[in-house]
Amino acid sequence: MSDEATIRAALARLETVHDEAGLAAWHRDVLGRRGSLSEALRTLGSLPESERRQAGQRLNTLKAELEAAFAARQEAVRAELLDHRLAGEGVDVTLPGRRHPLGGLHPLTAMIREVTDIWAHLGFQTVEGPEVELAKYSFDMLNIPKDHPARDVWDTIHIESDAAEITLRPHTSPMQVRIMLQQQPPVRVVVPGRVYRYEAQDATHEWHFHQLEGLAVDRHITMADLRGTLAEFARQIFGAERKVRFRCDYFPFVEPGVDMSIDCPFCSGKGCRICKYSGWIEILGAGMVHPNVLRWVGYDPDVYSGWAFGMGFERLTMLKYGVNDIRAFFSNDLRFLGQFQRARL
Ligand code: 2NM
Repeated sequence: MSDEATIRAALARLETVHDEAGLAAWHRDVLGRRGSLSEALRTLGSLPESERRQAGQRLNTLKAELEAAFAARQEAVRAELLDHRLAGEGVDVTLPGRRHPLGGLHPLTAMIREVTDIWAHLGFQTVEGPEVELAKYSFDMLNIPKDHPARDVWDTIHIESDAAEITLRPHTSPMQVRIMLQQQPPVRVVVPGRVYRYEAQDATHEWHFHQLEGLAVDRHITMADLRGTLAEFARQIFGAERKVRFRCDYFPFVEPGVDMSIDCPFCSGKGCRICKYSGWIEILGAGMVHPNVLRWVGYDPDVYSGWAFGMGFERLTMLKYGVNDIRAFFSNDLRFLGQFQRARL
């Protein structure tokens, strides 16, 4: 076979190559150390002097042609392979993206933020305190004497009682005592946080839950401040159309004590199952801080007066969103948690 014919055959064969292995085989057979081109070059020596030079030049030209053809084919094959792979992967860019499960705030956390934000705008600083508390701050300084039923083991979870009486706090008021011990009036604080009670659990009771307590102490603070501020808070959280009602109640750390109800947001006060056909729903307890409490933190009750309130976040959140079982908040059930707005991370 003439060199021409060999080369043309090689070029034709190159066009049938469609993968890397084929490219490598072709390169070995044609341009390799034992390939047909090397073979042809080796025969140069046997040619007569007169032809050798011309034959050599021709072979070199052919070599350059073959190498160019190989490089072009290699590129084409790789492009073909890439096209093929992309087609095989079947990426459909018009499909909707896959949804990643997004975390969100727990409904109680969202409610705590919403409520403390309202209080911030009313001039109240938010502070948090320890969940493991001395009975001195949880009870004694709050005018709850040793024989008061709230100190009974049935209500309070005790940690230790040898040297000092230590409990899981049953309310957040001990932090308010700590604040008053630390600073002079004026005081405007709210304390949100988890509290603990030794209690049988049902749809409306948990052994741990969340409270918000608030405290304002200053000269000339009266029951009118309590009433006006709490009514404003109720309207901000439940809507401007809500009515509020105050009635007498008893808490050892206040005198007088009251509780506040709103007209039932579910039936607008007409009476329904949720408000037990009373038209009212109680949302918090409050009162004028007992003179003993003021005196024991070093405030002169003849100069200063104050009002305080306490409420449960679970109850508030249940009312606001129509949740009927307090245990749902602590069930870790995404079907429940996923129903609340996910914003405000
Ligand atoms: C309530 C009801 C009424 C209250 C009182 C105080 C303090 F520290 F100032 F004495 N903190 N919280 C209070 C008053 C709490 O919860 C139903």
